[in-house]
Amino acid sequence: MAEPWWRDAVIYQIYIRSFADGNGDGLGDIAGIRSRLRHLADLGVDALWINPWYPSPMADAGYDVSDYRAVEPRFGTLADAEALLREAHDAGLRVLLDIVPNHSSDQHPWFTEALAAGPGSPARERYLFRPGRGADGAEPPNGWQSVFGGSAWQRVTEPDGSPGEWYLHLFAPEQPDLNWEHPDVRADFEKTLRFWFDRGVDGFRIDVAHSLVKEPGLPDASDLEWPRKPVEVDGELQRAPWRPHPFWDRDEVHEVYREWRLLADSYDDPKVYVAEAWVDEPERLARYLRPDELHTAFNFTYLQAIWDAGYLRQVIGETLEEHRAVGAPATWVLSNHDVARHVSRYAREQTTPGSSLMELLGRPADLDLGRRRARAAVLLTLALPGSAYVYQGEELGLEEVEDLPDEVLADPTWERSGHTDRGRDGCRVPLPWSGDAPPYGFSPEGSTAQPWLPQPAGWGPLTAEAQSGDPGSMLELYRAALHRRRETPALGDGELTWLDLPEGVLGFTREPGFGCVVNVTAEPVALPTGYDVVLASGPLPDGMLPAATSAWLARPQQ
Ligand code: TEU
Repeated sequence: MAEPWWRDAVIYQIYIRSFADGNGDGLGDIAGIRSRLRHLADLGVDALWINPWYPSPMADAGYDVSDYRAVEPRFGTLADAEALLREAHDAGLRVLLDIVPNHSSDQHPWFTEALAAGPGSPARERYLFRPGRGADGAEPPNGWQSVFGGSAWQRVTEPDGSPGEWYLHLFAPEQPDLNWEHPDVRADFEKTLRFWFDRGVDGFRIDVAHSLVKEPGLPDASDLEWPRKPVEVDGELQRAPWRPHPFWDRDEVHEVYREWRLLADSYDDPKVYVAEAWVDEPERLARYLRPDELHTAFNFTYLQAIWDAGYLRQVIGETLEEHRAVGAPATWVLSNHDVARHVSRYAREQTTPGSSLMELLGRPADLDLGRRRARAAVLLTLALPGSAYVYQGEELGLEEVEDLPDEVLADPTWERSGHTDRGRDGCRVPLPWSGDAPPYGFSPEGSTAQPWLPQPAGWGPLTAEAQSGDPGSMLELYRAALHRRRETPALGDGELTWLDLPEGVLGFTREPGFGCVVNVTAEPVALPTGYDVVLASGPLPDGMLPAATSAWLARPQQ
């Protein structure tokens, strides 16, 4: 029997607001995606993951959903969505949507109903309402903090005008957490999954998959840190030992995914899931991937890894070992819509793992070095066993836009942090498709609307049009690598064998006859002998592998 498609798929992430604008309002939409399907098919990816396209007040860019079974009018209609699904499938592309089960929008009818129905009502049971502490209940029920800054609790005004209960929101106040102990919540999400599966959607990315279930009684905890900081053991930094947390990665969440898996498997062409679970410990992450749970999970340890051969090898090795234990394929991901673009991360000397813009700002950046490392990194990523993700724009070598004016910042993090954390907008700037000046073909010719975030003046050479056909461009490197990956039986799912190479050089072979070598040092090194180079991330003068360069190798047939 053929391997299931998802075990080695390369999945392209479409951040819909910023991919392509089909109707000329400056915001990306479904018509824009349809107009660019050729780009995606030519690139050589197998599937698309589209960020939330449901009706939303956009307090958190669509991760605040007010109706899970419809399409946001600014993105199009349900008919547009169905047309896209058909066209993508005709082009050989699978489509994953993004489901947001931890919280709804505060404009969701359930939440409006809960506010109106008042304390003690059945409608409030679907969320996590609690009385406050202290005199008059003026203090939040516990000390939990929101991911976006500040308390994770918001007080409501009761229908009679009095100051009332508080509700939990692990993210923005406009994103009240749902109560996953409630049967209505479980039933409604199954209905949503079925709704989209029945329309041909091939699977879902599950937003904050590790959060749904909270510790009964919502206890205050002294240790809410997440991810937990490494601890020093005998002078070396080690991962902190696992301890239960009141809301992240609780064991009870797995029951939900066992139900979801049964639903996915009930289709003739079974549907698939990918978990967004920021769970640091490989063994804990692997629990989501047991055979009766989710198919795959993003590998954020790899995404956050520093440019260091020893560290990369350790992360890759641990990942493969833990995934092997549960029979799931690993995934490899360098960037997404929540982290600083990897070109800009690699442009800095990084000593501790991490991925946020705030960690980078102020450190000297060498973007040419960042791009060279990014080129080397994608050949590594696509050669590793399992499936891989490409975040829109990385195939163009886009950098993080670090100097967006304060007044355009739209990520709730900016406001919630009291203007100390600039948030995630810098990786969400609309894509440059063609031309020399903004909007670089993002909106249709003749439209006067500005893209929802301003694009840098210097992106002319980075447009898809400018890079197409230029053999030295990032785009052509992605195309070449993705097409060769498809034709190379050794790539995709499977195993690797590490090569014994000098310190700072990472290399492995995969059978039959494939090798990958990455020079993570600052000096050129000799290429391993006995192989032909089939693809390299940069020029290889005198048979050497320069610094920040990688190569794909083939053992000549005997
Ligand atoms: O993100 C979950 C999450 O916890 C992080 O990605 C977090 O947003 C990041 O570390 C910045 O602090 C998911 C979505 O990917 C993200 O875009 C949403 O904002 C979030 O859930 C809430 O739905």
